[in-house]
Amino acid sequence: MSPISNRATGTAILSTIVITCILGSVACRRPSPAGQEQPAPTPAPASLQPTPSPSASEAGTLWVDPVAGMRFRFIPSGEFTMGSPPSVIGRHENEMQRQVTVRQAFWLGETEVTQGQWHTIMGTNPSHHSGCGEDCPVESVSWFDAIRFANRLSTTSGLPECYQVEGRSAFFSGLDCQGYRLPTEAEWEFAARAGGTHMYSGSKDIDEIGWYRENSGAGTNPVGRKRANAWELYDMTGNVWEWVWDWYDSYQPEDVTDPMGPSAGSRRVFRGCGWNTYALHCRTSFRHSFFPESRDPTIGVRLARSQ
Ligand SMILES: [Ca+2]
Repeated sequence: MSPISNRATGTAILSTIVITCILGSVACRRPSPAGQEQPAPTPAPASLQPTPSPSASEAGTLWVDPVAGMRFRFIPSGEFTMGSPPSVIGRHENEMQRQVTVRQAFWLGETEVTQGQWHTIMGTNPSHHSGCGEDCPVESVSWFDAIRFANRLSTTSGLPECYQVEGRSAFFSGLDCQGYRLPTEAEWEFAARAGGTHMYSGSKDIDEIGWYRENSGAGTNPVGRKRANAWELYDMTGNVWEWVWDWYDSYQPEDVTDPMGPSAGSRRVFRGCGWNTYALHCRTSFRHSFFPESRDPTIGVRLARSQ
């Protein structure tokens, strides 16, 4: 199948969902009941209390943000092969392999941002599957919603905002930013692979590590219930897709260091597959994209922070 037809198929699935969402707009954009406070996130055990300036050297080390209780895992610097070889069944041409160097270690959310964490920071819960509960991933958030969430958590934490938003334009201050941000597409795949070569993030058996079309029950599930990958990251495969920073385009064939995607485009990349995705599209190297203003009940977010 050509990448165009695959993308068309994926877009068609998303379009169906979006249309459904639009028709049922009340459910899609259901606000939190007025005056109803959701419980604060469960505090981390005393031994896991956060430090003001996280530092670590071992992959998978835990750090907990003190504002939303979001758990982060340390992702070391390193090199990896991004993409997949032509021999992989269902592989798309846009997964062309290249060597990528990730020079700067970073922290990545142990799970997708939950509905409870989103409510703590933004005061709303936009999720279509709000009935799933506060431990379920927030979804129906646009790429712009996601970077505004990152900025809000940064300012609430006394950290610099990593994004400047002007109308429909967004500017990223770069990987040296000390605030919260989206991972780049390369950082996301590097962390999903966690030094391994499995088809999915942490296993060749998708049922061990992810919620997808065949086991999700047609909706999101609480985060962290499947097995983590080798760097203690949950649900990198499945549950909800995750926005990353990059504009979508074909990869450049050259080996690259700290790639951040094209400088412009029309669609932003999201990764990792969602609760209604076929296993073939849940492979760690699979890429998808959508308009940055668009929202979908299958797309959420996972935050990163530079070391
Ligand atoms: Ca996910």
